[in-house]
Amino acid sequence: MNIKPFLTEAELPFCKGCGHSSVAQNTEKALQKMNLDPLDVILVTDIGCHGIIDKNFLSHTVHGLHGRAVALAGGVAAGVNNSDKKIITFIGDGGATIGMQHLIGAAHMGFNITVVIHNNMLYGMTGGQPSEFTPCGFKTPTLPEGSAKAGYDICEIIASAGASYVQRVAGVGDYSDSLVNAFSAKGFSLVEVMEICPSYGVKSNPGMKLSKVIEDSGLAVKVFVDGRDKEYVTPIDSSPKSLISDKFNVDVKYSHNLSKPVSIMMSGSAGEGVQSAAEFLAKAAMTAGLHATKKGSYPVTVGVGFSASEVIISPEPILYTGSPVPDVLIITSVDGLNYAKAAAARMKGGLLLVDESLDVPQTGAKVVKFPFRERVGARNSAFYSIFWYLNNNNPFPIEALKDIFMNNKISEKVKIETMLQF
Ligand SMILES: Cc1ncc(C[n+]2csc(CCOP(=O)(O)OP(=O)(O)O)c2C)c(N)n1
Ligand code: SF4
Repeated sequence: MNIKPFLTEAELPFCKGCGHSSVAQNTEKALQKMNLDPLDVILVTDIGCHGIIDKNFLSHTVHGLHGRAVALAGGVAAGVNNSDKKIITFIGDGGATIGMQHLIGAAHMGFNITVVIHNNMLYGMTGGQPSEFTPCGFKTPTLPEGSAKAGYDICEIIASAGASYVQRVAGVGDYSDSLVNAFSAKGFSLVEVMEICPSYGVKSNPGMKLSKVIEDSGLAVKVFVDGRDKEYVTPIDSSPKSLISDKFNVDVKYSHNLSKPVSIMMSGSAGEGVQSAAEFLAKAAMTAGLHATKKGSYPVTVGVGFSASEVIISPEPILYTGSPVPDVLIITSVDGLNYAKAAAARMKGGLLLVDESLDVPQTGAKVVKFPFRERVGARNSAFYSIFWYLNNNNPFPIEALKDIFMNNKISEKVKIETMLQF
């Protein structure tokens, strides 16, 4: 059996003795016992100390807003709609407090996810404020007199909401079998892992033992529900639509010249066609048999400021869509220059294509200046830059891009010949 690692070799990011480390290690062990592949696991983390583990996981990871990780994971589960994929949510007692309705709703719906609550009885990352899970009498740095009321018994709440599997464990030693049971359950499962935060919980309650807190709080360490098997199944449209556009059928007509992925970052101004040009580039690459991803970045004020896009084109499937250091950086405006300066500085090689009107930022890339704006105007400069890039670098035939351009209504306003003057 080929047991795969789920954690990188990097040191875990928590304070010494933090129970969050043991959750990560037990999770890895449980997934290995199930002989799963990291690419079949999607870990959705919440805000808080526990959430910074995602960079150590070799599975897919998504980092949510505080309290919203369960809602996010429910959406992932409904979209993936495949019970062979494990969707695991890590959340703190703080996040579970903030997102309580999401937890109850997800259990009620029976979303195919496992929620692992890291209950250290306080908000760890922000210095130890009490949560609704803080037990009666438990002190925190901001509540030195101790909580006057009992914390929620989340296991009771979630069991009554309709979960398939619910268990509370003390977060010490090996509890990977409990996680295996939860990960194997059909529908919604939850494991509440009881911990004490060494940095704030122990400091505020000197000498307090985890077992004593659990005992005093009256919280039962047990399996609350097992084997209900209520599973949300997403209704399937018999003719599922492409995520890109139902009007875009990828018809591979061209061949390509790439042996490895190339990441192309385009950085310009809102209203100057950057997002559309990047999309054209990605689509054209697909018609040349390449895999492609495209990400857009722009301020919430979508009509002003910078507009940037990262396109990856690759002969292999693209498993990670980030590209902090682009291979090719195309800058077509002052806004784009300001936004992309940091990326340019990170480049130790590759190509920086910059409009002639702009200063050249500090970079280790080969710099080429070209008068995109002057030749075709600001609005078309991004389109022109990708034609220029394909013409001069030939990752795949420029004809592929011409096809995409001609099939778009932009070709009614902008003559393709203007894009082909090099
Ligand atoms: C909606 C929202 N409220 C508050 C915060 C600030 N905040 C960041 S981390 C954190 C505490 C997290 O505590 P918990 O969820 O228990 O996780 P832990 O740090 O203990 O692992 C808070 C309050 C935030 N990021 N978002
Ligand atoms: S502050 Fe507490 S919860 Fe956060 S990493 Fe340190 S010990 Fe863990």
